[in-house]
Amino acid sequence: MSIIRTSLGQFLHSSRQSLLSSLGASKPVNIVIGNQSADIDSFASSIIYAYYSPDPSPVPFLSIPRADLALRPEILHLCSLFSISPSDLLFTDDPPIASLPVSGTTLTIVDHNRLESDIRSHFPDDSTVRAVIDHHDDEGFYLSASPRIIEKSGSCTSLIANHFKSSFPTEGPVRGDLARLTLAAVLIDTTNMTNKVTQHDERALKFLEVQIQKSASEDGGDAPEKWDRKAFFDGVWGAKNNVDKLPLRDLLRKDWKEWVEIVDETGEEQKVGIASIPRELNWLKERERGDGFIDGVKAWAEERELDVACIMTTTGRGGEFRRELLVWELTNRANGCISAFTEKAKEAGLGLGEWQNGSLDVGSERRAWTQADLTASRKQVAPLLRESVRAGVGKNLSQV
Ligand SMILES: [Mn+2]
Repeated sequence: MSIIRTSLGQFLHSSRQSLLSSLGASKPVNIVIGNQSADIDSFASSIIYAYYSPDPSPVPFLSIPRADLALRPEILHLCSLFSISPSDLLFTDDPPIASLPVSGTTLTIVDHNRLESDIRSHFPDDSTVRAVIDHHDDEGFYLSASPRIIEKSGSCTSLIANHFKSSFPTEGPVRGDLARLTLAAVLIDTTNMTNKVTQHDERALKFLEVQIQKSASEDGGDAPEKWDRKAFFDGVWGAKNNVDKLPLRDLLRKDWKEWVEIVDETGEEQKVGIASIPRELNWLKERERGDGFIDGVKAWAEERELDVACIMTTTGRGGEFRRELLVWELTNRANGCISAFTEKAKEAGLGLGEWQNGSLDVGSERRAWTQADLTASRKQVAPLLRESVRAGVGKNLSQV
């Protein structure tokens, strides 16, 4: 079944139908999937990779259960902009990844370069992964994948757009939509080309804006809206940060990553998780009233069975941009993590400062800080925290 490419909405509808009919016939499938944050970059990367690929093209998947789409207002915003019906998207539980045939199925991974463990347990053979395009540190897997492009860039979509330049559609409204969907990721990942911009992003931006102009002039009499990069960016940014009504548990799990660390020779494991939230600690504390904030974080940490929980906040843009950090050792066996983290943060120059006279601090178990190094995002902080979980244990043992 070849896939229809008249519009993004039609493309995704047709992709889903094609996948479901293959599953119905127990035929192997080809899918392309982004990382479990399912942010705009992963969303757009999987769709544009699928769109550009020649038939039989892979079918794009979002690496979250369908219910979690409600936590991503920015994706719903893009769906409405491009007339994509959310019912046409594919999620890890719709259809369940475990229902995909193992034999003959191929995977393309974008916006990460190591298949996530849940999916890996269904597809244990690394040769299932046939292509990789990503902008994170190279973890060294799937060396015979083709293409295998892993380079630093603000957005993974920039690498994909540049790679597939020659297969970009040359006519029809889908050309403008595809370019705008790609630019939504490029602009969000680079804060409108002011942050983390590389030459890959510059090249992609230039190429995509030309496509938007060509697409607009082709429409002739029926003049479409003029391309306004800032207005477009503001619309997506506004949707992404429209989280005021989300309950605390949803804010915590919305942009959540967790890791299991092996902390000693006996194979003992500890679990650490980091939420990234686009609101200040004070906003969270005030909104929940009383101890609601702390109780809510604790309940979430218990639900996830964490030893160490962390919240990173980001607010504002440009000169107003700020970061804060809260780390909490929830179990006795995690004692020592915060003191190890404080040292590592100092060496790494995070510039941690006491948060509001220590009003969220509890002894050596819980600390909140302002973070002066605004460039250090979760990508940089997570490795320090994970090392601290491992180092904290050693320290604890040596004190005994
Ligand atoms: Mn990305």
